[in-house]
Amino acid sequence: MKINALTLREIRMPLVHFFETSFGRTTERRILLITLHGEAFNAWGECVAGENPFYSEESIDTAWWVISRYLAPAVLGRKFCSAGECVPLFARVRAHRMAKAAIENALWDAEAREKNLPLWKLLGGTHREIACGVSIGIQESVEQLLEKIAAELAAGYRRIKVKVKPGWDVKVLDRIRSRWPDIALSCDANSAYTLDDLDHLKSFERFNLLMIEQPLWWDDFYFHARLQKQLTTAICLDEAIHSARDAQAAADLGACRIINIKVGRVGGFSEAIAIHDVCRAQKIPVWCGGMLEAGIGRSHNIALSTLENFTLPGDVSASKRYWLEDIIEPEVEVTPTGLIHVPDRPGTGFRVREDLIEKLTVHKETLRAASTSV
Ligand code: OSB
Ligand code: MG
Repeated sequence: MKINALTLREIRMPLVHFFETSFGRTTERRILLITLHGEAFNAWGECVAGENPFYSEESIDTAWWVISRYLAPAVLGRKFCSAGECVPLFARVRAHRMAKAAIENALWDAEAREKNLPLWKLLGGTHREIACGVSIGIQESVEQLLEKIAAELAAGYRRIKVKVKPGWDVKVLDRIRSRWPDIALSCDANSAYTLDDLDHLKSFERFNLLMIEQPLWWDDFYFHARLQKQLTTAICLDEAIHSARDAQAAADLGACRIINIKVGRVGGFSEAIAIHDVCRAQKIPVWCGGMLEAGIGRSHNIALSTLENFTLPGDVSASKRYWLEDIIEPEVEVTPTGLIHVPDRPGTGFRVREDLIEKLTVHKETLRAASTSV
């Protein structure tokens, strides 16, 4: 696979319903897509960086800069036998993992198609269907949240995760549990609490949650270990885990009992697989998180979720929960029993709708092999 050119583009996609977390509300996504142009292929990657550096330090604008200035020049004009070969080429650039993942993941898709294999097989996956949960944001009222949960349960989703923050937590969880005492329920704080909230967090125990996701600081797992010792509910780390080393350290410290793997957050499929393997050895179950992805990112999440230790329902759900029209065909659909059937076609198994993407594009830039130097 020789990369002759790379296109960066920004598309705008309004969400069907706003999504609110402890760090803010999103109504429209600005999504960075990249295309790798080869002799015989066009491969697509989606950068999951948000509009603002509020979930992590990256944003669409930092990703655009680091890809065009450093990462694209590292791959342009090169020939790859396997996608993982780009990892050492990017190592000189510290962090910027979502930017790196956009390119690496596109390369994996290209490799899979070149080998005429489904991406999930190339990644080493085994599951042929994946179990789906939903992540439901903070709403205008508890009644609205309860209505949403009722609709998602009726649609078949197997786990409900609600966003929490101080002032939108115990009262809300109490209302949910009174109505549904037995559903698989978890919450995600996106770092909204500190250890001063220990007693408050302990009061969540009575809701019998599957897990509490990233309750403390976004970059911490040391103090999460202290918290986990005080809780019987499992802590799940999201923001804090960037690498297999982080996963090993979190396991050694007892900072969590579950890990949410997001392929963008950790820098691409190679590191996601390495984290998966560490967690399997440590008997830490994992699940696949979401970042309000459009279809390309969503199709990559589906492939990743087929790995053996993805044993808990993830946040990968149907396209129509987010978009009026998704950028892939077919759109991602979930069965009435809350499963996604993993396609058996080569690559991601989904066709990228280039004409629709062109219409949604507000800005694009193509970098070519000959004209690059750094
Ligand atoms: O913490 O998992 C998170 C969305 C944006 C940023 C962070 C998170 C989320 C979600 C949504 O929870 C998951 C999804 O439905 O894509
Ligand atoms: Mg999270």
